[in-house]
Amino acid sequence: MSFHPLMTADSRKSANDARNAVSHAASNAASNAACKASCNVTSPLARRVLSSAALAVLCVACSTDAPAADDRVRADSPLTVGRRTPVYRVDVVRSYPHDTAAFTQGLLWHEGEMYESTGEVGKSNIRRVDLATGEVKQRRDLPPPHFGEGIQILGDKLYQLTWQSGKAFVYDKNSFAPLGEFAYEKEGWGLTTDGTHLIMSDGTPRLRFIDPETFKVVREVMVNENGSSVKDVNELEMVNGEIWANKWMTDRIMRIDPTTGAVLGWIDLAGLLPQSQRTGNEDVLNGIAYDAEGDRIFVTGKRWPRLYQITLRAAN
Ligand SMILES: [Ca+2]
Repeated sequence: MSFHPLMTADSRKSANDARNAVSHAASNAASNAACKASCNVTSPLARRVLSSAALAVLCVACSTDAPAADDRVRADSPLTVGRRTPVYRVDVVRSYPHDTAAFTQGLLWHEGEMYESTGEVGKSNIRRVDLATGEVKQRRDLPPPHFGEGIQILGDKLYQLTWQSGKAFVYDKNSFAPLGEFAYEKEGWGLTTDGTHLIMSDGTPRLRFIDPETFKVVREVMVNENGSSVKDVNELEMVNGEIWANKWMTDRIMRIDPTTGAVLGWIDLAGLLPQSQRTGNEDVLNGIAYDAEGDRIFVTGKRWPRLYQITLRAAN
């Protein structure tokens, strides 16, 4: 997502304003007990056996029950975060070079390679990137008037949303040769998949699940925190059965239950890219990719000089 030159953030947010939220799913006492036990695993050996991501998932599930005071978001937070939603901080495993000319709109890992989409009219493209060097190995430009947004690979196709053109473009995932396009209502922001459907955000709390063959909307969920809608849902990534979404213009990622839309937790990435390395020119967090095979989580931002592999600390 980006600023429109004729719209302030506030006016655009109003234009995108929310639909009503769905109710928060009730927690399951039995699973809470099980995950609490997992979250309390403290021995190094046990933690090696249970991957950090697996622990994090387990801990999110139980930490909604009774988070420690340190995990509660301050009442003066600019985010509409409920008191009982856990907040996770991260550790950086490694960082890699990232193209500071890339106005990142989408990021994904697929079969050992990083893919990225960039925005801005006249500068939008899709690209295959060498993780280690940041070098662009393959690229296809999206001509004006389109403003590129999120991307996702499903099957042999790569799908690219546009911000306000009301259409998505479909490419061969290997050659980037165009295969077609489809239309949708409203704006396009982030894109991911559950392996069957494309899942799309549009800046409102709504997530649309789309049939990749017919392009029909199969279902929708409203992202909500304790029943209150959460808007500015931006870049998406499916991580171990959860939808992770960057909240636009913040350094936070929300962890969403794809069935109910409930926000299960927040990941606080404040300070990941130091202020001294920020330009202040819309260089906000934007870009989440998950390597399921290697259990690696990558994040970056628009025009950031670095791309980070991170792990979550358990909320305690
Ligand atoms: Ca992504």
